[in-house]
Amino acid sequence: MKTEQGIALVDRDEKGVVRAFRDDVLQGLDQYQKAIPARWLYDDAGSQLFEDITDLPEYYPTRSETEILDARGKEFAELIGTGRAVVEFGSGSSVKTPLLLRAINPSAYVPLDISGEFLRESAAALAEKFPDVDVFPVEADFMREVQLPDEVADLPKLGFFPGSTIGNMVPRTAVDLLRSMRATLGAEEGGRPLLLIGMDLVKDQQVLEAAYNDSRGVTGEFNLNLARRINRELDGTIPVDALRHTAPWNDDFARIEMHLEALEDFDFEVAGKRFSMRKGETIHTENSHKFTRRSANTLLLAGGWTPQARWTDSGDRFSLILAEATEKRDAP
Ligand code: AVJ
Repeated sequence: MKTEQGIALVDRDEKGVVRAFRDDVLQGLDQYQKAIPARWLYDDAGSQLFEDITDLPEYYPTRSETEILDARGKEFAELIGTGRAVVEFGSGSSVKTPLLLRAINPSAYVPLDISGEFLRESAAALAEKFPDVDVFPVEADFMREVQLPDEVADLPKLGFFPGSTIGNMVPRTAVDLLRSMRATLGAEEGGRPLLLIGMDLVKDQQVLEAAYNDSRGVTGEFNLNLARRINRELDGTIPVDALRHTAPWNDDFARIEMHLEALEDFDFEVAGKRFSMRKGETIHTENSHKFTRRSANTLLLAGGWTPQARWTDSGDRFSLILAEATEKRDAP
């Protein structure tokens, strides 16, 4: 077992403010439809609230994906093989990653995450559970190409991107991410890179909306935490009590949307800039795209990955897809 110090690659200003967060928030609040990229939901508090969401009775994705990982270990082992470096995009939760590592017995595990504290905690827990696997956590924004530690340079790679996090991105951004994953996972030293990716499926609207607007209000807290984070980290004065969580299904784009809706008119400041909201106006805070078998395959192909195998849970709610980096020239 070996754990490296995380390599810090997040760009902060003199006051410790994450520059990209401030820029995204200021730009997003200036738009006609206010919108903030979903990745900023996941500070330490937000990551903890998301963990709580995964235990909710209405939130099926985590249970469905875990069921697949638990049931299909033998098939993963056959198709993926042992001795790879598993590169996880977003650091592993306590349940899913061990199921994969146990099934395929890799040489190294490289969790990438923008949230340093969560990253180090989960990396340490994994390192303890898997004494034969070298663990190299990297604190980084995986939306861009990430320089992997030298120690894994010569190992064949398996990218692991569970949770349907790809569904948080609009297709254009999802394709950019899939392409930068290819770049991160590198050329073909020791075998073409593979990607094991979770993608949630289109299903009954009531089931989807309940999963994102639970009766206990945990998802609401998760959404409102973004406003609280802006107030904490960017000198914000958003009146959080004047916002409410909504999660409508957008059928045209096959996605659940999360919004923070103003319950009254108000003005506020963020990082010295003034903004206002009208009653009923919303800040769009997250998309969660849902896929069919074909739409999932099309997205992967557009990002440079050829689907090779697909599994769903017993309730047909969620899919896990194994894809291989597409060859440069693919006839016809
Ligand atoms: C982290 C992308 C899997 O879209 O289902 C859960 C985040 N947001 N409830 C999802 C989320 C509200 C989640 N993922």
